[in-house]
Amino acid sequence: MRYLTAGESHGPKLTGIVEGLPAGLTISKPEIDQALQERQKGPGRGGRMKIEQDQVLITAGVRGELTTGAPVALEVINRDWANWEKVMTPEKEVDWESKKVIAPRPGHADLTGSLKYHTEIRNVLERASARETAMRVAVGNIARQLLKNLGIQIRGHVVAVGAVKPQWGNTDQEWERVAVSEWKVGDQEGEKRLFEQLEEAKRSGESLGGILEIQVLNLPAGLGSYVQWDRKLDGKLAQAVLSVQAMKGVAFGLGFEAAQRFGSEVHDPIAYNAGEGYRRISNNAGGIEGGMTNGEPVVLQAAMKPIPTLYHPLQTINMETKEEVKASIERSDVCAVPAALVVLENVVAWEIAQAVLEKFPGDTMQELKRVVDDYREYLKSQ
Ligand code: EPS
Repeated sequence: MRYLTAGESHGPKLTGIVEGLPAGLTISKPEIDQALQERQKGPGRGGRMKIEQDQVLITAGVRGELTTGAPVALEVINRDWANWEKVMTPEKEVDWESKKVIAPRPGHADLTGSLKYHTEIRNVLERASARETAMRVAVGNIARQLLKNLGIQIRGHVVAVGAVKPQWGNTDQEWERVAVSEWKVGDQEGEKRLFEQLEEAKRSGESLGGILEIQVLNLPAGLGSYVQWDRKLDGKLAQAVLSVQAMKGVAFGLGFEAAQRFGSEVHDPIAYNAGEGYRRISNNAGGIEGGMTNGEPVVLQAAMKPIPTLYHPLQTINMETKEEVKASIERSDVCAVPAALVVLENVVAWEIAQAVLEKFPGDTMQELKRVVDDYREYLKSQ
């Protein structure tokens, strides 16, 4: 399975092409749209999200809600295009000047992208923008729907934003709160502190990052492989997570903390129940050993840096005069951590679905379901 996205933040639309989906997968457009709308939300979002009403348009590969096995083509319209047509048109008569950016923002792709492609910053930021994640949510959500058919569930919560870390014990009650929480946290008191911190950041022209956690439940052991470096599932998940705008770190299970403990305090003892097969007594590995799922939930955390556009900007250089100036201010979000959680859930779904389709033959959903069920039975009987 593979996919590509295209599209600029203020171009006419975002485009995605997905190839390799089994035939006969039911694709619910309302489910994709719901994920797209979730991605737009969150207390720290900026002005752009008031303009957009993201919805997917499926233009190929699906009939009567069912995939045909042909490539699936997707579009998400940029409503803001109406305000940018003269600046972003592919036609010859384009307005190069009015939205020209000459003061690159530290932390963004602006400066290096402009040097690398010998182009003005506008061209760089248009594609580097996290607007592109709308299409990745749409694509990933199809994978998520495929996984749901196989009983595999993905969920996520926000662990921390800036310096505030709400309480978390991974209880059912907390997960219920996450589902209705604007910050996607499980603790009401912590949520209050997040709102206070956001107001303070807004007042002082700051932006905020955070830590996000994704869990994948009901996975069979044996997705991914230890036999070759580029088949290790943790490596693939890490690449996918770090490819999301603003992600700076990824960790599985205990993550960096494992490095500070003795081996006996890290590794998960193995147990056996007749009729259920092998299991682990703990899950410090985060569900992956030797580049393979071990049957426990995959648990990963990602660190998101604060968004680079600052309303009290840092020093930079005017690329035309080479003078020291303040970085340019593009309309932006103060905090997009809850939105990024939606992106990560769907990006992780893609990688897991990919690993499922690498292990199991799947020209059709029927075939895929049968082989996955057989394999789950095999694991239980060992
Ligand atoms: C985004 C749309 C963008 C930004 C944001 C993410 O829209 P605009 O540039 O018109 O405001 O709000 O992107 C960034 C913060 C960034 O640095 O790239 C979106 O749809 O998520």
